[in-house]
Amino acid sequence: MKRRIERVELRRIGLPLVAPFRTSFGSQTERDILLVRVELASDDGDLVEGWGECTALSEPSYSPEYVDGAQHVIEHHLLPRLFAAGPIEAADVGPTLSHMHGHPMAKAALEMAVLDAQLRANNQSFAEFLGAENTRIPVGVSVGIHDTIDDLLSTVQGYVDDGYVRIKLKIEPGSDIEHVAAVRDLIGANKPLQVDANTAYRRTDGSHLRRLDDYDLLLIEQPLPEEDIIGHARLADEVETPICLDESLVSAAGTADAIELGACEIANIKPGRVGGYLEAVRIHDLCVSKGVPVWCGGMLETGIGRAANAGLAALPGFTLPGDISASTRFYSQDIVTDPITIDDGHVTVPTTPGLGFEIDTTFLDSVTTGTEVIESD
Ligand code: OSB
Ligand code: MG
Repeated sequence: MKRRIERVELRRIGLPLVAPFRTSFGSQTERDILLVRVELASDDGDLVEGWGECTALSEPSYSPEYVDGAQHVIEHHLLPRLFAAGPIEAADVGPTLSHMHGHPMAKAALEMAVLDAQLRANNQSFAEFLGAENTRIPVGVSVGIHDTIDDLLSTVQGYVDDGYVRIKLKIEPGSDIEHVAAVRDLIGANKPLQVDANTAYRRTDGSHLRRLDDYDLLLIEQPLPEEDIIGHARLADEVETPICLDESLVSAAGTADAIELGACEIANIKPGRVGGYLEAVRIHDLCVSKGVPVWCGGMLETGIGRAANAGLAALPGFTLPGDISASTRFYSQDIVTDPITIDDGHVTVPTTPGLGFEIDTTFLDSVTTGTEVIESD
């Protein structure tokens, strides 16, 4: 059954990180997050609520989107079109907004809220909706760049003790080979290890990056700028370690091209980056058909996005551990009553109706920095 969007709440929250998180594009100490709460009404007047989380960061440092811009485009360009569309379901959100170029994270947050509401109304879990049968999924952790190798090793040891089944190290020129060598030495030959450069290298760095082949890495994530598909294809020929794309993949069509060109040996799927969970599923299906392994990336999500990512990663093509760490890896307290925890390196796939979380309204209110309400007329 399709439902009208009656009312939308755009809520901004501020959450401090338990420790600074440094990548090649900058250091973060807190998250300023946009949440979307929708109220959908059926023809008989029944109301159901749903929540979405926008993955845009405060600045356009990872992708062109940023949280103030996402809120602006939602209010002024996306919501008016969704209100005008009348009764819809999650699958209608993308097509309704397709004339608006870009802004995948803003679009994804809206689709996500509608999907959560629709699943709650249908008393269905996200994994059930997807037909995903895995009930527990192995997960890894993303480790920021550290100034000293000693500090890095003590952080990594903590995560190994927490049980994460694979470690991902953020790297950049000057903090790469030695850091990887020291961590490989610490964790031993059998623990899965991978690196993420967030576009910090150039085409001419092939012989340098080839040195990473000595450390038996699962993959090198996004070494080159996002537009440089041919550069990644050449690097894939030069380096033995598989090349994985993150920032470069913004749609199923673009992913198909990158695979065909030999630039994408493994895919990091982030629902926000590709415009929503439904496009994420299409990319998963494409990669399965092409024999390309996929894994679920993260954007320092709260319990809302973390629960949904765990549902997505229960699909069978997600054969590599995702960046779906416990909520406590980033936040001392989460805005949901049932935050993601890890048990023996695994996360339990949520089975409750909706995307799989309940909001802790008291805590949510205490970290809310602003609320904007938009009603359909
Ligand atoms: O490149 O995967 C990335 C966080 C913010 C922006 C980009 C990235 C990341 C991470 C953290 O690596 C993943 C997580 O949420 O655990
Ligand atoms: Mg990445």
